[in-house]
Amino acid sequence: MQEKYVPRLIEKKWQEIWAERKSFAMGRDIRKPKKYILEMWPYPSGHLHMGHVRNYLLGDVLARYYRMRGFDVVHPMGWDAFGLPAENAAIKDGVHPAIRTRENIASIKSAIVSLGYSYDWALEATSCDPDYYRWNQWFFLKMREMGLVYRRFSRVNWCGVSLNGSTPCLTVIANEQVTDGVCERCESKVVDKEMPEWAFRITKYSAELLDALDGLTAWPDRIISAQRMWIGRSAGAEVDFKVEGHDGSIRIFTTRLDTIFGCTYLVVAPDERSVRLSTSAQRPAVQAFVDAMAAKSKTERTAEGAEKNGVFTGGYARNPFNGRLIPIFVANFVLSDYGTGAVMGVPGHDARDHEFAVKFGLPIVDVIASPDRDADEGSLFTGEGTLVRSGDYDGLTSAAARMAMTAWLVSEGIGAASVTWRQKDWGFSRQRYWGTPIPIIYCDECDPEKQGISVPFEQLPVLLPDIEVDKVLTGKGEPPLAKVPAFVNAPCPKCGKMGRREVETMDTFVDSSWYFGRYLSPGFDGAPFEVAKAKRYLPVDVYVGGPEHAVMHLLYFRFWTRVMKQLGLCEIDEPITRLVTQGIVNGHDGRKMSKRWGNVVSSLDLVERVGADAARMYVLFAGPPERDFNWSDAQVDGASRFLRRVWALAYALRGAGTAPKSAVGRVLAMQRATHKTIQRITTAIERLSFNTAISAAMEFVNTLYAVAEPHTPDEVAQLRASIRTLCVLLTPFTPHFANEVAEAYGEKVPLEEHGWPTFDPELVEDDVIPYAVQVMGKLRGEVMAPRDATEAQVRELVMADTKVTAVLSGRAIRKFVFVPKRLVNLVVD
Ligand code: ANZ
Ligand code: ZN
Repeated sequence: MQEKYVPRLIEKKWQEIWAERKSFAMGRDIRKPKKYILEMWPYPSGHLHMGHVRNYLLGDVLARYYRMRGFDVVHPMGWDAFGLPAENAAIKDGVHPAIRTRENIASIKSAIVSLGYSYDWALEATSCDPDYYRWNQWFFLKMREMGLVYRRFSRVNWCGVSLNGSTPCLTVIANEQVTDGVCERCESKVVDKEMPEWAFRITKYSAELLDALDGLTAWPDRIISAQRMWIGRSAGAEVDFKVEGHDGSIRIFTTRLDTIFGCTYLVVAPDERSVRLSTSAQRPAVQAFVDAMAAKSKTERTAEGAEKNGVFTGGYARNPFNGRLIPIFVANFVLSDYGTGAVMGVPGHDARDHEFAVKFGLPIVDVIASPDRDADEGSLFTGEGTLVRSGDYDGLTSAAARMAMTAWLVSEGIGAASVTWRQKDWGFSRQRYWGTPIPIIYCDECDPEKQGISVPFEQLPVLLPDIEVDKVLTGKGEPPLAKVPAFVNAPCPKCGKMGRREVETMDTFVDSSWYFGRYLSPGFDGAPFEVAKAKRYLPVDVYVGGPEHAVMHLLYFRFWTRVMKQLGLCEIDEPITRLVTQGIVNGHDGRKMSKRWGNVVSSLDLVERVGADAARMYVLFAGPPERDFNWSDAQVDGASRFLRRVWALAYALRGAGTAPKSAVGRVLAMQRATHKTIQRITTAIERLSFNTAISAAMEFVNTLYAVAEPHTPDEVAQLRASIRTLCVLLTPFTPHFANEVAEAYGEKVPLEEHGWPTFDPELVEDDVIPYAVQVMGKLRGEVMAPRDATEAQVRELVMADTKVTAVLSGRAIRKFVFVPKRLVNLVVD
């Protein structure tokens, strides 16, 4: 080792040694138990963001730790390489998305390598490779056979209207990507658009996905509750309200059937039906309202705080329970694709209904009494209670009333108990270029209904065609692939006549739904992955990523795993055992790191300045994984200083050394500190408390410095042994540093191949132990005694304790009961 710690000189060296020795390879020893440590794969945007650095570090510490604990660890990395940013950039500057993506992957990869992550690069997978996306197409075809893929017309969020000069994505986007009617990504206006799309029938699994949440005991609570909300099971009832002067009726869905005597109007969603229901006098107003609503996105229209708005249709319906005739409205807050698309208005007991009734001067009737409600007539009470003004049902509790009322509905044949789910099927077709082509051909002859004919399996992959960027990626008009005749024109798989290929591509969430399987055998060409590998390595033991993926990705992941099981690819239902969601790395100013704020810290600059190990140490030390933290250059320097301090000590004492001959005095104290540190760091890592693991290491170094000038050969020997152990313990955190120092202390192989140290339980016990002091069986005080103190020594300490002597007040001791390491009891006259 050099006298001076120069990270640049050692980091490359160890990275090369690891690569050479394949230190991180999956299956180095398959007799060992497995651990699969996974971090969410990145979209290769070109540079490694600090959020990524932290994300991968959290996984890396575990991967390195478990390897040293004797596990066969899988720790892969790959690229979520399809997607909009590369395509949008191409529209701007004409660089082909494939070229840009390759460049970005190369630069992000070198940044990753420079930080010393322990990835098995032989497992690398890239979603824009035909070798990868052909399996998306394979899944599509299999799932179509299973009835899990279908084509539907639906109202979608269309990012398509420029706002303040924005460039719209011109594609369908998910609800979650819309904030206040604006696209999260490009800040363009999002509108509702009716169009055909491909969808996965994920709702077939809603109940299963919900029930299985109970088994995910190592997932963060907030992710579980976000998924529960998202799936949104609502148990209630459906009720038919006969429309006056029509044969038909309107079926509503309610979770509060007990409030039906308080229903004073009906509301339907703004769509075709509402126009049909309207009287000729009201029709123009209703039509105008429906049109106005169509120009807004669903999220904007139904946002919690949005003003309730509506129009009277002119029609009336009859409440089947009390025969009351009530007006029918159309309103913005009713969704056409939830429940039955119609709601009974109960303004006494529902906040939205209340607001609406006040606005339109509709009657408000209270039908639920409760000791804790405000008795004002016309007030709002949303809780449960006892029924009043509800005919035969008066006096029943809300719950009992719902049962009795549902039974009556069934007996009359005008309703039933019903469960509604918030979760929708997953619409996955996108009108963009840079994605997986959907393997479908349309043929006028064989497929006049335009259902789409599946491309036969043996014709996969349907390759994404190369394009002339400036002609195809214009950001205008039809989907890009429609402008590539060589792609579009393809023979019909059934009749051989010229047909047309599907020009939409798949949502990139398809790519990320099964990549954890592909990593296990990325070159395999017989199936998405080798079944035997999946059997050995799945499920993923620990998955680390951002909490922003709480619902979509993590739900699709779980859905896809169930499908893979049905296809015989794996034997698990749930892909992830333990989920870790990490906090955000903010800039030094507390704002999210962003070019806009000029507070971005570049990982390349950082490694250049302080080295990978100090960078790793700082990021891990800055706070518990799930917590946000603000960047601090001063603390980066602190980490760097710590490493230099350890280096200096290690350099001064360097040498292989032998074991100390006897362990007494300072040697014993050092041994104790060493074993205590092993214990503390081990338990901290198991609890993912990496910051406390690092502080344990720091305290340990202080202890060693306290004896830095050793006197006896045994002390020197012990110091060397302690430093060597410290290196082993630091390997998951500062691997290059630890290896370089350990080498100078006689380690022959990289520490990655070293076992994790164990501690001697005897040595981690505290040096002083509290003894409870009782007098006549009553607790009177406590004394601290050395661990190995004799009865006589403890007695001496007790007799010197003023609290105890005060209680004794001179009385003679008849008996001294001594329970080693626990308590003493004094029996007095
Ligand atoms: C009457 C009522 C009275 C309601 C009351 C609630 C409280 P969750 O729990 O989210 O499932 N609803 C039903 N279909 C709707 C739609 N398509 N668009 C908007 N709102 C709809 O909510 C179920 C409740 O949401 C239903 O119960 C209905 O209002 C409303 F004191 O019926 B309720
Ligand atoms: Zn045909």
